Amino acid sequence: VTIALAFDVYGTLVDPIALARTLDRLLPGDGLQVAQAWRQKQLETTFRLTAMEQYRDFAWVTRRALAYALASAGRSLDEAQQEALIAGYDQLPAYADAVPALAQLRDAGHTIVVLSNGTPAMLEAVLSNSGLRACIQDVISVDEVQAYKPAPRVYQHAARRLSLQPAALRLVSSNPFDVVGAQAAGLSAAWVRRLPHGSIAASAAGRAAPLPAGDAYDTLASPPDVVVPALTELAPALEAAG
Ligand code: 2OP
Repeated sequence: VTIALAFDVYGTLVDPIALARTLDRLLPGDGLQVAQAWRQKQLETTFRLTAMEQYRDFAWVTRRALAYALASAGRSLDEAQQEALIAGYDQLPAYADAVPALAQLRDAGHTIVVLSNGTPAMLEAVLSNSGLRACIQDVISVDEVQAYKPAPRVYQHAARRLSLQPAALRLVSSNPFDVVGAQAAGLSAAWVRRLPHGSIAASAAGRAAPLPAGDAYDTLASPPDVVVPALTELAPALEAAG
């Protein structure tokens, strides 16, 4: 069966923790820790802004979160270095499975869009630079509703934009909060069980891969009907789910 798939971007298609490599050159030994704290604070900020019913775009959030991550690690970088790291967001690499999986799903006739917290400019840049853009029919940014995931209006907006009933759109994300949020808003979902800050990020920072934290999904809701260890498993899993 052919269905519409809305892919999350950061953490699902491209790896924000890849910036640990750049950070480690600037802050030897602290790169991975700062990259993880940056990402964590970035997400926390999106949740808090939306709870506060305020909106600042993802470029703003990303910049502020980096400043916080540096301060909390007791490190500092000058403005040019911070701007270079922010610019690195446009050059984040695709996970190894992303391009082959999207090409495979596109060839199988699925409608492929992205639904992301990123601004339209950030998304166009990172998707083009990572080679993913050609597989994607539409780029949907939360900027269009000025609220972040997991606000239900974000997910409902994506379905409306595609003229679909919410259940006919399946969000694909590695972020459990995103999967839970999409399902709470009435969408279908698939969870890509990437190891948090997995081997790519760890080797980028020149360290041994951390042990998997286990199979923990989330405790707010049950996992969706489709759970895959890699994006390349998605096409057969969707076929099996019917
Ligand atoms: C995204 O929306 C959640 O950051 C993730 O792309």
